[in-house]
Amino acid sequence: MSSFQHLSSATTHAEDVDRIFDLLLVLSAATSALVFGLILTFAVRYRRGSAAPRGRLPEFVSREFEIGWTAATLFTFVFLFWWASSIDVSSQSAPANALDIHVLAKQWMWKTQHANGAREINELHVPVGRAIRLQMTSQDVIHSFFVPAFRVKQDVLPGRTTELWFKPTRAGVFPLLCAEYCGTDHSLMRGRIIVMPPEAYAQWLSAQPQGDDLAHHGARLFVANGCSGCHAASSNVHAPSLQGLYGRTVALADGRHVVADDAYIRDSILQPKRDIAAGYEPIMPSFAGLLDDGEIQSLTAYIRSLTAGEHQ
Ligand code: HEC
Ligand SMILES: [Cu+2]
Repeated sequence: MSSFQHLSSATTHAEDVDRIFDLLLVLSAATSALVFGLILTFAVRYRRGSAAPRGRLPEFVSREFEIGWTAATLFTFVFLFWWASSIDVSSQSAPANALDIHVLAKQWMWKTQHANGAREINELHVPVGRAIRLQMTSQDVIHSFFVPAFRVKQDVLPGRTTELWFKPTRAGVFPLLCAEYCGTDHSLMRGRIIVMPPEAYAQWLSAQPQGDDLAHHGARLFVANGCSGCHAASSNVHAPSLQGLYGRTVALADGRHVVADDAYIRDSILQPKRDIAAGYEPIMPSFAGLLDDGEIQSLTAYIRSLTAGEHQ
């Protein structure tokens, strides 16, 4: 088994998926065995010229028997559906204490960045036993973040943020692949997820060149691109304060209410005419074509940090 070590389950989600996979395998094998067994038995028992009685059902096939096994089958399928969808639903939303890591995909590499600013290329170090949430976006075409041992796969799209979360259960090195054909070197777009014991991870992280963390980079962009000219408290322009915006429900001019998440902030910057905040004029210019996806990620991280009260 050791050569498949990197494929055997390595997250809580993978354990769930494997459990249901095993059950489906056993059920399918049992059903196939039953069907083929009966085919064989009947072929022998009712072969041409055999004396076996024909033309009436055996005693035990009563009305109750038929209702019973139809209900049992129905129950089994409803149970399987419920189980599979509950795993699917829980895989959609990360626990609140998850560790956020940013992923930027481009032809043909994975760039990752930790909360403290440490950056990696085609590698991602994470601690074991901690929920990890990836905030992912692409700089060019559609890619897909696929870690077989984690049983997770999520498309990474240009112009949008997609999320993925997992909780590693054991240390090791696991292959990361791009699972969406993305051009000439698609097959080389590979990486490694390195799952380490928490102390080793902390040590690794503190040994990395600090770099500029996303929020600080975003704070500089916020000034350099003139956002602060309108959004700063001291500005004469009537524009909403972004303090505490992240995660809040925003009332829009057309009466809708939306939660200010990554996607909303991205849209606000790239397509400001789409969702106008209630009580404001649609004067914010679009920054589409002026800011790349990495810069949008940084600005979003900055706006998010305003919630935590780290700046201003
Ligand atoms: C010309 C002034 C102006 C500039 C420059 C500007 N904004 Fe805005 N912004 C506004 C106004 C006015 C609104 C509210 C109306 C709307 O939703 O479009 C707004 C809305 C927003 C919102 C949604 C806020 C909410 O409460 O829903 C975000 C996020 C935002 N801006 C971020 C930015 C960022 C980031 C930049 C720089 C890249 C920027 N803005 C540059 C004027 C500006
Ligand atoms: Cu790719």
